[in-house]
Amino acid sequence: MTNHWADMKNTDLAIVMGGNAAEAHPVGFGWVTEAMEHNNARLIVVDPRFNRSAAVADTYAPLRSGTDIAFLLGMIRYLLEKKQINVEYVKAYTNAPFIVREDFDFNEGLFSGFDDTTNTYDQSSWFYELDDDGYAKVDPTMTHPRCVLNLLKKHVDRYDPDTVSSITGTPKEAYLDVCQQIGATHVDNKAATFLYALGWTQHSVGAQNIRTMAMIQLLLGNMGIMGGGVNALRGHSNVQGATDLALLCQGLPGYLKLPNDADINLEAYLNHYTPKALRPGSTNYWHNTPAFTVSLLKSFYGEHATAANDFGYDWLPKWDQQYDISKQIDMMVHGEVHGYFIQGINTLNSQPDKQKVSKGLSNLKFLVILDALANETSSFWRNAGQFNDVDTANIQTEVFRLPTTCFAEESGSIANSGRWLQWHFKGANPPGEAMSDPAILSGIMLELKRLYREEGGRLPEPIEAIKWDYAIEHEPSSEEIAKEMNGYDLTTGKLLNSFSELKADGSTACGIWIYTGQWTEEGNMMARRDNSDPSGKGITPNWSFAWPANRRILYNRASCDVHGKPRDPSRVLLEYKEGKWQGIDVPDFNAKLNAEDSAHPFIMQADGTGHLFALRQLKDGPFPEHYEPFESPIGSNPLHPKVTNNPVARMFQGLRESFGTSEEFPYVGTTYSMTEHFNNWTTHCRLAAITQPQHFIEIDETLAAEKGIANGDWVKVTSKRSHIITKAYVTKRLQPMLVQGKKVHTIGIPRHGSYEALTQKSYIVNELTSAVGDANTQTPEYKAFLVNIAKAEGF
Ligand SMILES: Nc1nc2c(c(=O)[nH]1)N[C@H]1C(S)=C(S)[C@@H](COP(=O)(O)OP(=O)(O)OC[C@H]3O[C@@H](n4cnc5c(=O)[nH]c(N)nc54)[C@H](O)[C@@H]3O)O[C@H]1N2
Ligand SMILES: Nc1nc2c(c(=O)[nH]1)N[C@H]1C(S)=C(S)[C@@H](COP(=O)(O)OP(=O)(O)OC[C@H]3O[C@@H](n4cnc5c(=O)[nH]c(N)nc54)[C@H](O)[C@@H]3O)O[C@H]1N2
Ligand SMILES: [Mo]
Repeated sequence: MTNHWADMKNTDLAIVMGGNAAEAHPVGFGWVTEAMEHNNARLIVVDPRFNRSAAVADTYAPLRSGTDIAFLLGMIRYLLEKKQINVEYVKAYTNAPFIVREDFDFNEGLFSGFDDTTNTYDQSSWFYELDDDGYAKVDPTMTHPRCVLNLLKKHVDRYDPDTVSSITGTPKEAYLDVCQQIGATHVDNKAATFLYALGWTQHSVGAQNIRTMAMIQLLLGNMGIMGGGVNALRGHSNVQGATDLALLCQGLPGYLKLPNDADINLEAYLNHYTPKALRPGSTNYWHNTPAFTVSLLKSFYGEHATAANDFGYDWLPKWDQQYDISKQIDMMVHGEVHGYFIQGINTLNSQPDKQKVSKGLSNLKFLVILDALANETSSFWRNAGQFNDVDTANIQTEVFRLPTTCFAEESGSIANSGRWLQWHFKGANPPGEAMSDPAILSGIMLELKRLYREEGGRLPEPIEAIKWDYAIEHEPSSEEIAKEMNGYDLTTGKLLNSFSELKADGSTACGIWIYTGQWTEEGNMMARRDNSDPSGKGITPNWSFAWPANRRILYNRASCDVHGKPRDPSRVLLEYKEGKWQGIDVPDFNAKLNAEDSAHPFIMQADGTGHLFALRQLKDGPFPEHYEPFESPIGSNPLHPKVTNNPVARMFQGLRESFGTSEEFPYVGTTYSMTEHFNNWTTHCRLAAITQPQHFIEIDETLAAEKGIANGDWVKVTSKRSHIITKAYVTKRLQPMLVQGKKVHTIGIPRHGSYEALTQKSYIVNELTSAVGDANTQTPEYKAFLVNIAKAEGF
């Protein structure tokens, strides 16, 4: 989130789109209802289903799953046409006036630079025209035909209301009503906030879904202000923390990049990833990449990291291709992986295309599972009849189950969606033989060290060089790790206060630069529990610690105009008064600068602006574009028939052949959560299992009548990959939509199917899904695929 949960009470308009906050984030959603009750705010929900968020919304608009970009690009067209943009903001704080290179182009669904032999883009033309000093050229009048604003106008021109309505299935009146309400927040004294999660991410265009919304927020001037922002509602309680700490296969902690095999030494790496300022005076905060990187290496390798050995840079793994989970499974299927560790994830249940996952796991020599529970993954080899029809005798994999503790059995911090690092304390001792994850991993690491020492072996250095100075070698404490992440001044041995103190010369160590300040010489800032809120605006500076730098609202410089005057007197975060900056939040800029010199609010961008045109930052284009889901109920793209799907989506060999067509599988399948269960974890919890014991799917009344399916009947839902048999819930909450003149039905599929738990045994819903994924994040397209449905025999 750019903002935070409590801040939502300040909004005038909340839009839940690409998520179902009332259901999946019921506690945080309380801040939305707070805004509705006390701030006269309205709530809009745009979703294929009339879900629990829609049930309390002022406005609900249905849309076909996988078509949000058409909806939102159409909205941009509307905002530009109706002059509902915040012109001053757009001119000063976005790259709308920047001039794009002459060789940039968009044609028939493809951006310039596409190579159809590799299905990748050469992104060089997706950039600004530069002047002789290497700075971007800008046209403050925004009349240049190649300035971003005019290119954007041209790009969205195709998305007129009729086209949008016929792609999305949203009735035109409902669509225009949503545009009108959102457009009304373009003035300085109105704020809109977007809340989203998987309804946007789990698509082959996931990152671009979110980008389109972010562009709208920039055009409206809704970024950097109270009650505004781009707000990702995170999944597992600490998934924000997992992302911060480099959950993805190409990251290092603090959103640094993991080197690839072309970054041959530290200098090459730093040259590659340290951007040069693209406008005079812009902060370009990533210019600190060398200090962040060297401090990270010092944290990893301690005294073994020296200037002479590039601070141990060579010991970092270098990637040659993307090793996301779907890729790992694919490699297992092809016999390219022998041993595999699964920690805290129920892979067989939650990853796409269960049949393929099962095949992959069966090909391993050994599988180590670190989990608090025995689940479908740890017994993937067991024949469970129709639910897991495998031939155990032919599975060679040796499985080691290592029982772990869970969060309540250890102390530590959890980063919430609003970037607050909140410390919690151990509540109980672990049962039986359970050990904490760090203890298990330390044990394995120490054993590897011993084996290298005693027996030798290939490439011992990365293991030998690891700094390991915990009080109890085989059980590092959360407190020690938290301080290590915060970072030390190695010349004094003191904890650092701020990442501005980090150095590139090896004199500081820091495990994740964005967390610096979480545990200083003053103590554990994450454990602070003073909830006083002097301004009444939800800024509680002494409650926990918000990264970065205890800042509560990112890009807060944009809450003021260029001259440092708050754009909305009722939402003052900061202001430039009497020759200095003052206010209630930690400035997201160098507060020693005066108003005009600091007017580059988007400090992580090399030009200091919010990007309507994304330079070379996303794999699938500098502007978003509507592409159909890979399994599409209309089978082609009405905008450009030659390019139906995202041309650079995550693809695997043989995957294209595994897509179903709308002739065979006419209905859109989409999977989602319910409040009563948390993924498949709580299906092991007796009370949760009692609350929601039986898996089911949702089907609209028209389709149910056509198929002769009554409420409570058993049905078989089939995709090109496999099938599930479950109960039907016939509901008014789903309605057919009119898409390109064709009636499209959606089958709603809760994701909580388990057969190794306390609920009624049911199929795993990922029998149905496909591993095709987003071009940037590789997230699978769980929200839009094709299925068929028929009445079935029960069990
Ligand atoms: N009680 C409970 N809470 C949870 C979870 C849980 O299982 N149970 N899971 C947690 C996890 S790990 C996560 S990641 C989050 C997920 O949080 P959410 O993303 O809010 O949850 P979902 O139910 O997966 O999907 C949300 C909505 O997206 C809609 N949708 C589907 N396709 C589209 C589309 O193309 N466009 C739009 N606009 N909407 C679409 C679905 O109909 C659904 O209403 O929740 C977390 N919270
Ligand atoms: N079809 C479909 N598939 C989906 C989704 C969807 O919407 N539709 N959503 C996707 C999303 S967003 C997510 S997050 C995934 C979730 O997928 P999973 O992460 O596989 O789901 P969970 O059921 O939350 O499983 C978490 C596991 O961690 C274990 N665990 C709990 N605490 C600890 C601990 O401290 N240490 C260790 N080692 N283990 C622990 C639990 O016992 C449990 O087995 O599913 C994804 N799959
Ligand atoms: Mo998630």
